[in-house]
Amino acid sequence: MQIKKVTVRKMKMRMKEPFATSFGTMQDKQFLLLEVKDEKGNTGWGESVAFDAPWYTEETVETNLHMIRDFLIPVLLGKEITHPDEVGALFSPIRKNNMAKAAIEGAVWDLYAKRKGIPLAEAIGGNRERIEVGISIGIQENLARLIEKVQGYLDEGYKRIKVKIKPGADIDVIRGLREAFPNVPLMADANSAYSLDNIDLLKQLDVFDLLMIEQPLAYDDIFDHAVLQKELKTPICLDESILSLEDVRKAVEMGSTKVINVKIGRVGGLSEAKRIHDYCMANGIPVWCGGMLEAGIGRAHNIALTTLPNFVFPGDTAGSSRYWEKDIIKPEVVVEDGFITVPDEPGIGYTPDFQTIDEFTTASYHFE
Ligand code: OSB
Ligand code: MG
Repeated sequence: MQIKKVTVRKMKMRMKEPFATSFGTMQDKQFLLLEVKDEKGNTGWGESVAFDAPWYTEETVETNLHMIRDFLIPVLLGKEITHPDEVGALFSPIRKNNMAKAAIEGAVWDLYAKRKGIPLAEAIGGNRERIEVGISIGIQENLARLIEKVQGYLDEGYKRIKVKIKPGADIDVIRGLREAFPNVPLMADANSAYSLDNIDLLKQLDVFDLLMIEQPLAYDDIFDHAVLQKELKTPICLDESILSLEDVRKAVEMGSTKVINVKIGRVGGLSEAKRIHDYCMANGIPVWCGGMLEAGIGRAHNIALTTLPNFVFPGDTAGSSRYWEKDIIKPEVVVEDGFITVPDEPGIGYTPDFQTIDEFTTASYHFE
């Protein structure tokens, strides 16, 4: 197949409520939506998960647009491709910019699966009919509010609760939650808010029987996490530090992590995400699918990825209604009893809703 045309839409969608992490608070979600077209007029869709500010990783909506327009599309347009795995190879001379790469590669994966007439999940080798989901809850004003939120999501059926922590809102928050919910699968995500100076504080988390603590130390660290893991009973799960299979291999060999949060955008695409999955499975490291507050297209890709067998923990892939008044796909992603039913239509299995997409588009660019 050949990519003959790419449409890039700049989107802005307001989330139902602000999402607060140790690095900042987001409510207006800006992102890029990509549509690729082949020589026969088939289309595939991808979503860039870069935010509008470089607080999580260094990529932003604008840097992604620059990379996609000036480097990635020129490499891809008109090239003969037989399998989406080849896209990563075409992009490999371009350093990092993983979220930009993943957005295009994801669109090519959707297109590839549609051309074959099979669901994206099947195209990557997944075979679950439904996936288990958890929820990630931002930092709240106070413990009472957080407990109320957690109760609400448990009532909706979510199977694992993740809460954000930061210095000054950590041990007391987790203690309070554990007292309120003694048996709930619970974990904490620090988004790189601590350093080895905080070892004594982090060790206090060990009594709360957390599934894991996500990315306690620096966003680009692997070494200090190994030092910390030796002191902690709670398993460490790396998020920000993992940009590739090579990063995973080093982190696992060094003992820096016992679980991996896989985000397609952060690792540069579905092909690399699958390689990470396969390596972790072979090495006894469970993985789960992280989230980036995606709209429907990105969410659909996450659902397909989660059908692989070593996705052991429920992911952050909540339903559309957790974030959006109206999502950009039909049907929307629905969570029932803590499960999402994996669509069996070809490709991502959800249809882009052009009316809603147009409503949230702030600019669009065409390349052919
Ligand atoms: O660290 O996983 C994270 C949201 C924005 C940036 C980073 C993270 C998150 C989440 C929410 O935890 C995931 C989601 O619900 O999509
Ligand atoms: Mg995280």
